[in-house]
Amino acid sequence: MKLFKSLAVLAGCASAAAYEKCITCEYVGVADDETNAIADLKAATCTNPASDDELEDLKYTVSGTTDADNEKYCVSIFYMFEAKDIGNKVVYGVKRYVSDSSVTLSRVDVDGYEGVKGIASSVQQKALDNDAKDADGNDAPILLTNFIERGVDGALYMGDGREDPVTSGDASTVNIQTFDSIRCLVCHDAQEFSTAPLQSSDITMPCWNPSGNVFATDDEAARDPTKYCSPENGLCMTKTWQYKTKNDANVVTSHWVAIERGCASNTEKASLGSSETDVLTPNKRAVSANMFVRMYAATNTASKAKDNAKYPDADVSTKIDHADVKDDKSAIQQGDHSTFDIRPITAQFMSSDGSGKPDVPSVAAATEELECISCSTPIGNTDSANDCVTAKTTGRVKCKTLACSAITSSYKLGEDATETYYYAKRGCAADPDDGVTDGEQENADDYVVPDGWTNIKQYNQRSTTTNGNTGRSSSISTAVVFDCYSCESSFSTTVSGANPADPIFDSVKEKDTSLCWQTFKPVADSSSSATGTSGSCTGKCYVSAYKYKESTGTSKLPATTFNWYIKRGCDTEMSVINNETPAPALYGISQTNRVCDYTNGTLCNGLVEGYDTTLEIATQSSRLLQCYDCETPAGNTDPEDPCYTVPSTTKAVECPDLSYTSCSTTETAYTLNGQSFYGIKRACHKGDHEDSTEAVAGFKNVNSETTHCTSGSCNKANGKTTDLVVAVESSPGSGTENETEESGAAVVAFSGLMAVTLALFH
Ligand SMILES: *[C@@H]1O[C@H](CO)[C@@H](O)[C@H](O)[C@H]1NC(C)=O
Ligand SMILES: CC(=O)N[C@H]1CO[C@H](CO)[C@@H](O)[C@@H]1O
Repeated sequence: MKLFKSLAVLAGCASAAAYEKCITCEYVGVADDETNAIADLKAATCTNPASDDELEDLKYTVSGTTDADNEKYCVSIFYMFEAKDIGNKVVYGVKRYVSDSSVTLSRVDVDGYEGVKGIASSVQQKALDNDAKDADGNDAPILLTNFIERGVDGALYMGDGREDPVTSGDASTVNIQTFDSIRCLVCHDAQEFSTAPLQSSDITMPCWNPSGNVFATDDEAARDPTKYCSPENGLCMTKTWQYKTKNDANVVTSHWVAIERGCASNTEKASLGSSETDVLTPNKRAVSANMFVRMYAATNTASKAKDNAKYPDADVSTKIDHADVKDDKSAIQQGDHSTFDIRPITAQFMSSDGSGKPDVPSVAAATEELECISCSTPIGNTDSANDCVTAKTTGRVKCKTLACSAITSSYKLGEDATETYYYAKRGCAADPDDGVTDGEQENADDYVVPDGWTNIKQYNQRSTTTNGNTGRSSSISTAVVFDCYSCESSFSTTVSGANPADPIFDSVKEKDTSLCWQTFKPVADSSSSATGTSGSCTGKCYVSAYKYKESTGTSKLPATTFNWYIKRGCDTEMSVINNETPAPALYGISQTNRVCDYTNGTLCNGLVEGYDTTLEIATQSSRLLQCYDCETPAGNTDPEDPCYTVPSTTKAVECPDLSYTSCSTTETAYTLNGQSFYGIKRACHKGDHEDSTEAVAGFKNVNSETTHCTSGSCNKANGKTTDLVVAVESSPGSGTENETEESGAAVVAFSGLMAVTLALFH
């Protein structure tokens, strides 16, 4: 505001030239459809603010008063894309900034997204003939590049990044860019310090700077709403705050910094922070504290959402100063489409090195540590009058997290059990922001549930009042044994004809003799058949399965064999995870693995996915591995031998069947008495494919090296012709016992090639 006024005064004196102004601002929005997004981009988005706006310093870069500061370029980037997971709504944005050099009209990658394109262009600031003013008499004109819509004013392309700008021919019909999702990282953390951290990078909790590898970005994580969320309004949110605690003697005992990241809810207000009116209280702790609430554009992939979330850092020179924001504009309802919304595309107040001050509001006076009841029941407690169960204990603890917690559970192990177990644990809530709500939790935490059981409920209580953690479970659960289906089934069916359709499960089900593809619950009546089960499982239940087809007929009588494989069981090692792995000993076929635990209930591995048996697993097409298959003649001395140095015209051959999963190359090259020997064997290989080295019999220092590779035609590399080892023969009789034995074993393992070669030499 100040800056504007002084400019106007200077211009009034006519002592310096006035220039058109550029705006620096960003805006991201979400429209119901493409038409509305176009309308929004054409309308006043990051354009002409009213003169009484208090956000000028946030939104403008104003030309200086000397010629050197002027004639810069006002740049804009417009973009738009459809995001499927928010009901095909359209995310659109505009970014305006000032550049020293011209930006030519072109299609560019938009920062902060993965593969989202925009259109960039620029116009140069010009000196004004006379000191132009707006209606209020104190503003020079603002220079803008506008959104280009095909079909309007002769434009042939759409200026939203879906295509390159075109200036001749017919108007394009290219569709809007489309992405599956928009994403924000979800996490929260609080970290304790002895004194307030001075630099953002001093704070090491993962959610503060998520760029490490703590947060997975794979497909499964990306779809998990507890890890990444999808905001319908297009905005991610970061909340930060801090507090300190003191003891009875009024001495400060700890300092805490807390953060929460996620999607901005529609009722959330961005708080630019400096104002006293921005008090938002973290209500899960017995404290009142200011919070900063920052918002920025959600991006189109999980990994980018993680990348965009950096150290909250208020003090970096490139950040837009937010200190001038006045009270009446300091908390802005997001979702309001007024010109003055702050909906930045770039994550604000964050840096990748965290060298600035932590971006947290200043801390209020220290808060007294909260006293909570502290106790836990002994293992296997069956006494309902235990003083931790009844909360009558005199145990107390002072909590710096400013929240008390109670976890209680009562259960019987099975219908017929006579004894009831009573579990209770009371103390500080280690993480008051973990989302645990008061009341019954359907499946108790693992430290409450005895191994091999399920169906036990837990009662949670959080309290911010002194010794308020007195809650107690009101019901007794009847636990059931945590059992897994345990079975294996592998069968094939051959269908004649070219390209037959996949057989449905019903047509092959009599081959599923172990009832493993389709599971049948154990029944009391032992005469009906049921799928086998593991009995009480102290790990997770898993299911691993694949289906593939191979052509088995001839060209005259084409046929396709469909193969089905499934295995279910209890994994006590916890080594199976939800993923896809190569099917053991089958080239190019992948196996789907799924696990579930006691929280899913007994026999939870009855399905692979939530579909019927026919559709659970897709049939994969198979293709045989191709390898070079040849061997140099015994005692070969020709480096150009067509197996040692494979000519480019030679073709690899198909391996006999899918059990060949790698191509091998075994190379034995050395020089003996000035003569070089070049031995190689290339082949299809089944089984383990670790690379290996074997000593060659008859020599002290010659090895044959076997390497494996797993892609088609991969074992083609030329044998080596330089730096060959100069062989030292082991004279018969002088070798020690152990050398002789090792060498003998090597010859057997080495397919006879060198045995033959050596026989010729000696
Ligand atoms: C097991 O429970 C988890 C968490 O509720 C859920 O995501 C998963 O799909 C369940 N798995 C099965 C096999 O039901
Ligand atoms: C007892 C003896 O001579 N052992 C030999 C066995 O082989 C190793 C490696 O080849 C030699 O280092 C030992 O000297």
